Amino acid sequence: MGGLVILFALGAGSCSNPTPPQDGDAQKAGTLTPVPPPPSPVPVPSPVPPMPASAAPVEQPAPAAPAEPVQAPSKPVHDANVAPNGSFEEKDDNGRPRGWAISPATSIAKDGEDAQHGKGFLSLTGEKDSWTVIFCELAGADRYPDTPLRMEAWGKAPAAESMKIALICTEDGEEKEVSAKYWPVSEDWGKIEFLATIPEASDKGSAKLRILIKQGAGSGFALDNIRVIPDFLSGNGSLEDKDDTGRPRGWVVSPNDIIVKTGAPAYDGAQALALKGQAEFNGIIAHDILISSAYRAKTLVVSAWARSNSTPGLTMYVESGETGKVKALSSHQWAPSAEWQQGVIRVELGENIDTESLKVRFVLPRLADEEYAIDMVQASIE
Ligand SMILES: [Ca+2]
Ligand SMILES: [Ca+2]
Repeated sequence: MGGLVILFALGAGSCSNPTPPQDGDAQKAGTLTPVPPPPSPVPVPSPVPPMPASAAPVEQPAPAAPAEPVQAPSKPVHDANVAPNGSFEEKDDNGRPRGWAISPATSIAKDGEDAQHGKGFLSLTGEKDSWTVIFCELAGADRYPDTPLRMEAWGKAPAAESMKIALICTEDGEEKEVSAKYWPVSEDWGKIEFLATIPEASDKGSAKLRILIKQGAGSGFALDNIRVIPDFLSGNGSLEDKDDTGRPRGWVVSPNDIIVKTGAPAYDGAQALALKGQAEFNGIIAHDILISSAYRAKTLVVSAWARSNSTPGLTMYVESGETGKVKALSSHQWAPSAEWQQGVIRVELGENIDTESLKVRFVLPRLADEEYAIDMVQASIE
């Protein structure tokens, strides 16, 4: 990663189909600056280039098992997402999503039953052959200057011609597209994800997420569950990415047979890690926290959602140290519950901390036949 990639590969001036911005009601949304005119010469590849395998959705989500919305949590939920209101659950009095600006000439439908995540989503209809521009400011993204941000979004658009999601930053007052991805347009919810790093030369606080959609004939399009999160867990914090044997990539899970392959509902996305206790061994689930020494003297926050119906319950640790000399910096133990509950650990990273050896580790107590699930593990900086 690294270098500033500015490729608004603007087809050398093929300004064919600009939709001029119209002043008016679209600027009601939030406190964002006005929507810029749709970038006129955005190329519409034909056909839309396929996503590389590495960025393709791991598995089509089963329509019957959407992320199960959790009952209202009794305490504030920690979320590393720096995209505000990324699940579109909060709307203003006019039914517009808080924190998002949407170009004029776009009508917004009410929430429906088929959100990808939670209850709300953004359902839009634009005019045929026009571009719709949607963006939000990523105010918290400056905390991660040297860390890739994982941009994730779910969308469906049976009639759109092209959809694109981009990280935009301003440098010396000029907006630049840092990184972008075209969307495989589909009738069902599909996920797009890619990594992007904010260039060092960017103006502070200028990062934005922008989505461009070219309308075709017919119905509109929908967006939900948009997340921009630091990639401290190599992208698999939600445990969506599994190998052929059902083991989550990037995670240590030991012993092997504590993994249960069930269709249990996930907390986030389409997959969770379902586990079963064993009478002989504690179960260990661990992942390195991939942060640099630049984060010394900051507060690291690690959170996870889990269901743990046993006593003693599942415990999460943040640890540092080489193998054999590991030291637990802090921990959280889940109380018995059949519902998803979030555990949060905050660790002050001292000036001398060995950031290379930081880990998050879960320990299943030695109990036969008890079942557990873990999902949406996140690491962020406060
Ligand atoms: Ca939602
Ligand atoms: Ca998941």
